[in-house]
Amino acid sequence: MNSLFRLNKPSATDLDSFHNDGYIFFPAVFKEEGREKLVDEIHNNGDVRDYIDARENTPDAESKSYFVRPWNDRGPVGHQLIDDPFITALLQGTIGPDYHFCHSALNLAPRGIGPIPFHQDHHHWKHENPINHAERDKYYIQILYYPNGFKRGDRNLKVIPGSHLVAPTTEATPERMLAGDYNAEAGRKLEERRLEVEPGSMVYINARIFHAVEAKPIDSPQPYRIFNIDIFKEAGPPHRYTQQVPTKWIEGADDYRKKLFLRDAYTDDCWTA
Ligand SMILES: O=C(O)CCC(=O)C(=O)O
Ligand SMILES: [Fe+2]
Repeated sequence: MNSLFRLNKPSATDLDSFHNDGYIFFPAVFKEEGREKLVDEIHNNGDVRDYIDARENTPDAESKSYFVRPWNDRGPVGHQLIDDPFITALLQGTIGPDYHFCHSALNLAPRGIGPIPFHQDHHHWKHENPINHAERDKYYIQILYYPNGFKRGDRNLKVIPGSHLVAPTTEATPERMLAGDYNAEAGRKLEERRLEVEPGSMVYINARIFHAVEAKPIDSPQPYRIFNIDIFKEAGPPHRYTQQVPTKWIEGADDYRKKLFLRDAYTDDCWTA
């Protein structure tokens, strides 16, 4: 398989970032051809076209994102993201050989959309949803793709590097972390880092890290910021949102993809049944 990416494996520095900071930033990691094809696939998706057309026909409409989870309507590039050799090497280098594909999402953020406050997405860590404590120490990886990038102050992602090292108590809020109350526990100064990423960048995160997104100004030069995400979890029971995999994907799958896909999907009673 010809990789979509300019790299074939993470470096020792990347692996250090993953463990020490809780994320790895890969600037402009897509080869330009793959990035352009991915953008085209997303723009050619019928629902995305309808969303963009509807907004262009009603310019005064309230700012609403396009959001779909799971993102099943993928083209060939979207599919290759799941098992591209670079992604496989990254997952194996960071969390070892036993993991599943969990789920995916696609998001377009228009001008005027508001911020997302600091949060963690590891659903067994500290969360308003049901929690499965037995799974708490297992990895949950979010691969964030930014095919058209973002600037600081324009729907930028921000992270608190090292916040994944703080135990998940009720008191350990992002506000208190930023006030310095958990520096000793994390073994470093916890502070906010606002990222700026070129088109075709990727941010690979341990979902225990606190992260947030800033608003998109009404006069942003970029009409829509595209964000797609694939999530992988260590082998074990489903996470919240672990998606049903379309039968067609499994029928056409090689052994590696079968291993990613043949696991249970989330149901409301999946941790008790
Ligand atoms: O839009 C982004 O850059 C990230 C959004 C996010 O935090 C999430 O989907 O959990
Ligand atoms: Fe998130």
